[in-house]
Amino acid sequence: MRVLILGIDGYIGWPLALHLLDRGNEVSGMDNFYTRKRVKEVHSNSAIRIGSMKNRIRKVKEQTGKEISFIRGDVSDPDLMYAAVKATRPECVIHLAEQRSAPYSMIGLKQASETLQKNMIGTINLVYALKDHSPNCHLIKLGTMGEYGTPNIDIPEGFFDVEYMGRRDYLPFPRNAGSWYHWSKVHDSNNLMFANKVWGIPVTDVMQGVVYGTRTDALTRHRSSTRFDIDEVWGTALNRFCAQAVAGLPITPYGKGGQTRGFLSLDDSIQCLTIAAENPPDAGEYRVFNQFDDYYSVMDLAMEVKRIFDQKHTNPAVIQNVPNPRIEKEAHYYNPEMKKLRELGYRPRRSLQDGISEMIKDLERHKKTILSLKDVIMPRTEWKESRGLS
Ligand code: USQ
Repeated sequence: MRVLILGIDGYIGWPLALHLLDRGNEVSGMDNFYTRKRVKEVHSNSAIRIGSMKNRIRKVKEQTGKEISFIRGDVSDPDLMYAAVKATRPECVIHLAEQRSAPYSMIGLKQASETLQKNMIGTINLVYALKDHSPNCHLIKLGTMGEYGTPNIDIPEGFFDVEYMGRRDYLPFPRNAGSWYHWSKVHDSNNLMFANKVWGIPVTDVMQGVVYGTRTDALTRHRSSTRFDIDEVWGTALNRFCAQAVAGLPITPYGKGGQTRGFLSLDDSIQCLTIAAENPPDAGEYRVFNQFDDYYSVMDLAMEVKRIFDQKHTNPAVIQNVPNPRIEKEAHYYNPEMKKLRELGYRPRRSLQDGISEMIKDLERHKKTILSLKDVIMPRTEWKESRGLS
């Protein structure tokens, strides 16, 4: 299959490219190195060093003889998006090229506006380019479980049966996001549903949970690494907790720590995206997959990291419930459905415990870098204090 990965330089994009290449696909990628640049803007860096795209691709060529074709560019540039689709003629596009940080989108108006614009415009550019040049191409779009928020009822996969005033319908489940970033994904989902309705573009809209981990089978095979962010803006909960334990810094569940989210390992994320690519929707279908392995509260995860860390270290990890910088429920009902990927064969490959042990082990080698980032680890991006015209 000819696959185009938008956001190939990212945490998920790079190991996904290696995995799809190893499965015999023709892989192209596009990236504007946005994450590398924006992470530096908050005085941070990937805790695990990664090579330049040029070197990454050269190494793959040396190892396998196979070429990943790469286009440097921004998906929010319509001419470039059209050129990329025309040049690569994809049968499947996996769109990961969005601003992915909730805290970044809450820093202030500039970041909020950039997140909303770039994410929505990139997706609409892609949809038009596909309609005009590759209308049967399967679009896999990375959305987020955070689109649903934390309702006090079960969360279905995208749609649900509803009865109101004596009439019934099958409708999109209400979205109720918790940051400008998460809302940008909701807007994308709405736009994709509409594009599918009018032009029949086959879409898999993936509602993915929080991804964790340092390893995937493909990264190991290729002796390669992917980025790993741990700062308060770009790092995500479990990855941060492992890095904090390794560096002897407090593990930071926010507020009461009862916030519950779906989580999955990086390896499982790649397995799920591959399953989606290899099992496309019917012609003209828009489908939604909820994508996670299991759900946990952040407090439970903090305790699990401490338990596993303490087994092998004499200096015990410390958990510190810090004031919550976000506006979110800290204790709530959470019961999302996750059936469709399992029906297509998804079986989690890494347990949470193995994932945590591996991360701790891998991050020990990067302790110096983690410590050099210690000033950007404690939360300071406050939802309430988001800056306006300053
Ligand atoms: N949290 C802590 N302590 C920390 C960091 C986070 O308690 O040190 C809490 C947050 O308050 C939140 C939860 O952990 O309740 C998840 O936060 P996160 O930063 O791990 O993840 P989030 O901001 O939701 O976003 C991440 C990715 C995003 C993806 C999303 C999936 O950055 O791209 O879409 O996870 S989901 O969370 O299911 O929406």
